[in-house]
This record gives sequence, structure tokens and C-alpha cells, in this order.
Amino acid sequence: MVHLSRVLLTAPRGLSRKTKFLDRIRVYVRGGAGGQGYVRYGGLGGDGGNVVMVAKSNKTLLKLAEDFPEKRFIAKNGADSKRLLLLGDNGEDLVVEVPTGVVLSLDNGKEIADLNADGETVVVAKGGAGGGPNNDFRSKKGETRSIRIDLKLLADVGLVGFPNAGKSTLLCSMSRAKPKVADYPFTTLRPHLGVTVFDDNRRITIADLPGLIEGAHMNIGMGHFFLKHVERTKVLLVVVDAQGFVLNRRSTFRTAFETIVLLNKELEMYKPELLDKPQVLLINKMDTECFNEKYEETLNLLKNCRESMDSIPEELQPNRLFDFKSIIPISASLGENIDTVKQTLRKIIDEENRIDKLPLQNKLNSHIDFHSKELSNTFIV
Ligand SMILES: Nc1nc2c(ncn2[C@@H]2O[C@H](COP(=O)(O)OP(=O)(O)OP(=O)(O)O)[C@@H](O)[C@H]2O)c(=O)[nH]1
Ligand SMILES: [Mg+2]
Repeated sequence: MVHLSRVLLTAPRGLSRKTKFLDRIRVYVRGGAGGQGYVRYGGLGGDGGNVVMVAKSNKTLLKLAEDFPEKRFIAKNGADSKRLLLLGDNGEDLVVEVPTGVVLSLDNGKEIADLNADGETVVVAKGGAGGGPNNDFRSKKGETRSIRIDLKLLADVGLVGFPNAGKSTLLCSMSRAKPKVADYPFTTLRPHLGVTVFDDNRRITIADLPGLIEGAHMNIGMGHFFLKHVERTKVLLVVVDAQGFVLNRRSTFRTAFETIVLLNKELEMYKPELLDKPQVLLINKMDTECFNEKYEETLNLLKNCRESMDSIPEELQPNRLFDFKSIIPISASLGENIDTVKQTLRKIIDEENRIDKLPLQNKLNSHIDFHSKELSNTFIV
């Protein structure tokens, strides 16, 4: 099984202490109660206010948690109907600003909203109706809910790989982002975004994520913690070190092929639908010793993937295999083949955008078409 770093595992849910990055919180929301009606004079109580969430691109969940440490949002009650003021005022709505790109869900996991654009709003707790003839002049309480707010990055491309594979180095070479790069595992502790700008000003956003590792002794719940950030990407960019990976002297050494299979399993365990996304494999560090042999060997193993998995315990073998649109040897640190990577991603994203706009039947046909199409300078499995 593949898990995320120890550092992240010991952090409280959603928050890496070192980096103060928060991408999940739970809040309590309650709509205002309706005001009492006045039976004798037919007076109507005001309706309770709603709790409304609105997406704002300059908001962060950390700021929200700091501004409202008790994380309770309660809208105003409707006013009671009185002898001199028979029509009670409605309670005011409470508007809570949340970052753009959040998914709101209930405790049972049911998603209630996806706020993707600045200014999008949703009522998360309705106010109770004021007392009136419809309810025997008995007002209703407001809705009460516990809401999970999950921030999921909005990027075109998600980088997935073991630690030290060179994901952050690649992000540096494809964009002006400056994530930390170092020759020890778990350098990246929180997601980073970079933007690749093409000559014609076309932009592609790329999310660099903390490395995934193998280790059954680690907390499974946190193991998938940052994978939610690839849920909305259009393409998975899988990066592996041609030389393989070993965490420490006590861990099993994994070849490049094995790391690919283990990543495949991890994505499948997190959400099999992630494997519906187009995937591109980058075999990195082409400047290192015996690269060509290792590269060829990995390609051969991938061609007969199912048969090549003997070295991997059965429970770690994925049911559904990666289906790479393209496999590209690169050197992230020397910038080798980075242009090919950029063009390949652009082509796939353009194709995805085109498919999104087609009716269903054409979508299916178009997908099959694309599989057989050669991409320049790249190897297609
Ligand atoms: N020789 C060589 N070294 C590379 C290449 N790309 C990255 N490295 C080195 O590999 C090490 C790890 O690179 P990072 O970019 O930090 O790796 P990462 O995948 O982001 O690692 P985590 O953040 O720990 O998941 C660093 O020492 C890099 O300089 C490459 O193409 N060739
Ligand atoms: Mg990194």
C-alpha cells in the first residue's frame, strides 16, 4: 500500500503544522428560527435567516478558521409578530465567505455543493418559517447541519509520484513556481501550483503534490490526504525516477516499474475513477547512469504489465492498469524533453476540452480515435 509522508501523518487533520496549510475544516451551521405568529390578530412571524456560503478567490480556509475559531455560523431569528407590529421582520441571512474551489459535504459524505467560480453561492442551512396560517401560527426552527468544507485545487495537470522522483524540479522547469527541491524524501509538504505559459499566451496550471510512499504501518486515513487535489485535474502526470526508490535502509528497494504499479494501486484505492483521466508517464533523470537500459527495461515491463508484477504482493497489484497516452523520458533538472511534455499536455487538454463539449455518442467515438493517434516525439503504449 502506498501512503503519504510521516510528517503529514502526524499533523492534525487538514493542517500541516510546519506550513500552516489548511485544506479541510468542519463547521456548524444553523438557520435562524422563525418568529412567532400572533393567532388572535392573524399576525405573521418573520422567517429565520439562512446561512449562505459564497466563494471568494482571495479567501483561504486558514483565514476562515482563524477568524471564526469556534467554527459556528448561526443566522438571525425572524421577529415575532406583535400587537403593534403584526408583520414580524425576517431574520438576516448570514453570509460566510469561503475560498473558491471548495466542495461542501455533509457528515454522511453527501456532497451538497461545489463552489468553483468567484461569487457562486449556496444556502447551507435554511431559516425556519415564521408562524402564520400555514403552520397554526407556530414558527419553525432553522435547519442545523455540520458541513465539511474541502478545498480541492483547480489545476489542469496533477503531478503524482514517489518522493524524490523530481516532481518539484519539473514544476520549476515548466513554470515560474519555486517549490523547494532537495535530495531527501518529503521535501514537498503541501500542494504548490505552477503555470506553464506558451508562446501564444495559452496557460496550463500544474499542481505539485507531496510524494506518495509505500508502508503498511502508516495511518491509512491520512495516506490519501492530498490525492483529493488531483480529482479535478484533467491529466495525471506520473513522474518516476528511472533509478527506482528506497525510503531508508530498512525499506524494500522499488524499481521504476514497481513504483509505477504501486502508484497505480494507490490511485485505484483512493478513487478508481481517477484512472478515467488521461495519464502521461515521465521517466525522469535521463542524465543518470545506465538510464537507457533502465528506460528500455521499464518500457518492456509495462508492455506486459500484468505478467511483470511477480515481485509485487498480490494485494498491492491494481485491478485496473494505467493506460498511458504517452511515455516520455526526461531530465527535469537539465530541462531535457520538457518542451515535448508541455506540447503533449496541451494536446491532451485541448482534446479533453473538445470532448467535454461533444454530445455523449461522439464523446465515446472521439476517445477511441484519440488512442490510436500518434503524438510527436513520444512513445505510445
Ligand atoms: N540527476 C538528476 N537529478 C534530478 C533530476 N530531477 C530532480 N533531481 C533531483 O532529485 C532530487 C529530488 O527532487 P525533487 O524535485 O525535490 O523531488 P520531488 O518528487 O518533488 O520530491 P518530494 O517533494 O519529496 O516528493 C533533488 O536532489 C533533485 O535535484 C534529474 O532530471 N536528474
Ligand atoms: Mg517535491
